Amino acid sequence: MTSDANTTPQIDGFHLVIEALKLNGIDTVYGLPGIPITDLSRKMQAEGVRFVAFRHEQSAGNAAAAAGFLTQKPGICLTVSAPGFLNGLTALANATTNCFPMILISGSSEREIVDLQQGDYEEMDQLAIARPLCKAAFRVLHAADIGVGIARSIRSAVSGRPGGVYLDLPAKLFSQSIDAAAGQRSLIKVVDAAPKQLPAPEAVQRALDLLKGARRPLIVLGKGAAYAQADDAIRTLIEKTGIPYLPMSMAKGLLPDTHGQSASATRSFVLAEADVVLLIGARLNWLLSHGKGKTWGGANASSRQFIQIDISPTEADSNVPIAAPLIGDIGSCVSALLDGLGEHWATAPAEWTGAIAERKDKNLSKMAELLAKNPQVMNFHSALRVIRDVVKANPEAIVVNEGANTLDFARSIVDMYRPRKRLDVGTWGIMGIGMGFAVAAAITTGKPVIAIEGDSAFGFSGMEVETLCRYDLPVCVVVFNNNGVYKGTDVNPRGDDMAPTQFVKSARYDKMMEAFGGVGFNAATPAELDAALQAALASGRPTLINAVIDESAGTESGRITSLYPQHAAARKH
Ligand code: ADP
Ligand code: TZD
Repeated sequence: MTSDANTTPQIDGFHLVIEALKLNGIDTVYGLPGIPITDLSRKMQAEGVRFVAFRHEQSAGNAAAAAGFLTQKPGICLTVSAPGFLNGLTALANATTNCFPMILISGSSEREIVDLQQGDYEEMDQLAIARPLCKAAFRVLHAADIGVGIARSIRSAVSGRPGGVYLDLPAKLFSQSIDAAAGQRSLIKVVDAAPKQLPAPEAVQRALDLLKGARRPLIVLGKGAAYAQADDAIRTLIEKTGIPYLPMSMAKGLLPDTHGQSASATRSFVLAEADVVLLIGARLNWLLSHGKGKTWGGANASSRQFIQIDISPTEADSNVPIAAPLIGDIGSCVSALLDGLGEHWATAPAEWTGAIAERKDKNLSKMAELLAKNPQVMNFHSALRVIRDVVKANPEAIVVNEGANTLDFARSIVDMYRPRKRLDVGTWGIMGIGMGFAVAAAITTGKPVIAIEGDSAFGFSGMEVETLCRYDLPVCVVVFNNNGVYKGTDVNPRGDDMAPTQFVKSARYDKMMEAFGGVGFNAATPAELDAALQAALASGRPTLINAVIDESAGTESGRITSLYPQHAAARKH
């Protein structure tokens, strides 16, 4: 705010943006400075908003997305124009795909020059490019509209199905000044940004009727259920009905993975056999084989009935018919179901739960045998056994996970015990979220983070180890180093270049962390990995463990090899 003897107090665009964010409880911004937002980032710091600066905008955007998922407040990513904006855009699109609330705010060039394509510095029509990739996109041209622009962005990000919002702030806006009192009045504190949405009573009754008649009921928990923070109600529903449940990867820990009713260890059996499936915040997309086909029992599939709890009314029937859509927020819908269960609800038939328990025991003991092996060179199982035990002893730790084999094996081996403790590649199976998610997890929760990273996956955001060191975050990165994408044994049939999936052999990723003052370990055995993890958790220092994994251990694309076009699927590995 500025004033002198001759003028009334003024407030400029910079400060209106900052005040509007603060008024709405936003105290942290993830970004990367440059024209025209360097001063905005400085002034944010000066006004007490934490500015977490990254080495690449994609990581800043991923951090904002993870912060949104963990806190239900939109995570904010701030970038420069054209290239910075585009670097952040992947994260914005990914957040939207995953239903995470975030706002990408980018500075932009002069409208007059951009629209006539006269060649401004970093010229680009950012609003038009962002619009199809996010939930909503806005531009503010007048300082007096900053309050409205930010209020609309917040509401769009968190209400209904959460998602990404783009907010375009042209450079000229920041230096516009308006009367300070009018400026303050123009700011909006958003009331009830994500209003509850109560399900209709008849929709609740329809769902209860269907559930009551089920002989082999199943509940599927998706990341929407984790996001909703209705943990107690969900747990009560599962325990009161006795219905077995399957958590999708980011819903792991909503109930402890060791819970008696978890059917994770016998996933294919329950998906194929269940007659009524209650989906809670999970879409029937590719991750659930679109609700049909072999995974869902082939011929059986057509007789199965679905109840779907979702906040988006258009989600139902997107792949298969939904017999009982229950539209509303998960907290309200689950509470309504609980109210409707009454005193004498019969729990899931023992024949069904018994069959599940039997298969589960068998599969768990097979897995235990596999995990107990100590091969000469560490493989995914022997390394993940160590991480599984460390997470069990430190259930407050947040696990970030990306890669192919590293992802698939970690998801099934590392049990989670508390809600919203697992962040991963999500709906797209995207690589590159690792360090951004890890930074946001550490900053928003103050808890230790263990990032379980394939060596390829880590490379997408690896430079952010400097960010981890700069902010001295309690993040332990474990790089599963098998010398390549999926594995390190591919060969080039011709010529001297390495195969496209190969990396430099025996690389020492731990040295990257040491370069910036963090702690590095090289771990070639489970005992070394355990010691390094214990040290990392005890110190709370940024740490990178280079876990040496058998380079022949992985399979191509982990568990989704079947998605390859025919030629590749037929290849021998
Ligand atoms: P997963 O990948 O874990 O199966 P998805 O991302 O496919 O989960 O599904 C999440 C679903 O949750 C989305 O359809 C989204 O609309 C829904 N959702 C998100 N938040 C809420 C909420 N608070 N209440 C109801 N539904 C929600
Ligand atoms: N680029 C992006 C942005 N996302 C992707 N998912 C891919 C490329 C393709 N891809 C995967 O789906 S997994 C993966 C890539 C490149 C890396 C697998 O290798 P890794 O893990 O070293 O990270 P494993 O454990 O060795 O399989």
